[in-house]
Amino acid sequence: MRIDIVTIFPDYFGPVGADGRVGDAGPLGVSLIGKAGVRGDIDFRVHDLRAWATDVHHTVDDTPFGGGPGMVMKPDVWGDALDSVLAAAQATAAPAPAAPARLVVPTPSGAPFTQELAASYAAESHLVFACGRYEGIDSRVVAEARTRLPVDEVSIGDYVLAGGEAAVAVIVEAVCRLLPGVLGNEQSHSDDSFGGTGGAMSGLLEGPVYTRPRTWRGLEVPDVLLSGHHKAIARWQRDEALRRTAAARPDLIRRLATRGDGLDKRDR
Ligand code: 6GU
Repeated sequence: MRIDIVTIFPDYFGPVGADGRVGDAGPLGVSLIGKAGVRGDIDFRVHDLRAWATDVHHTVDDTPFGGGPGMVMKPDVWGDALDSVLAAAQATAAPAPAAPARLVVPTPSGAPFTQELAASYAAESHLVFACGRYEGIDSRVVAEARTRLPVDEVSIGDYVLAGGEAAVAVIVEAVCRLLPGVLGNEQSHSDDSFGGTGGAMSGLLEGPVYTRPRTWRGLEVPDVLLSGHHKAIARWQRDEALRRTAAARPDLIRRLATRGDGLDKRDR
């Protein structure tokens, strides 16, 4: 998979070489994602938006039409940056026909980024992230991009970040751990909170987990987990997941209740 990130803060993602490749530090260089990069499963490229600015001050923003606070990122700079990044990826992929890229624009005004969307991104061969700052990117950039490639405007939650960079780090981590071989233990996905797709935990938050020692500061590991009774353990884990989900996310329980296969008799 190829992942291009365009930002005015390339350093946010770690040390970036002249070719846009990231070094072995920062959110793309460490842990599972870093190893996937080293193995070549993911080809990360980070680009400084200011490289496409055309004036001596490398201006990327301007005052908003209609007035209001803050600054808006310029469409001409973004248009040239995206053209160039998309063309470079096509050239790298030759002679094989490069699969079309999917453009992801993180914004608090976007649709919610979900585990389902993460899974669909994990099936793509090329993602391009456009990090906005200030009051956002001139709306014509997304409108024009939509005429050429699939574009998603996504939000990672109901709060406002100063820019898209932290959201990209979040999205890339959620996507990369789903790539074959990145997590190692494929079973881990179906037991994740939200349950991946299908499986006993589908749509639920993950329940509590325990390891040795059996007694710690007077607290015991629940007996059922030591029973060796696999059906009883699975039932207990589902009950705990239901309890935790009902407490923290009643909206998820309502969604399961209206889904044909969501809740069974023993869940009530
Ligand atoms: Cl994706 N971007 C920004 N700037 N703020 C956010 C967000 C994204 N998601 C929630 N808040």
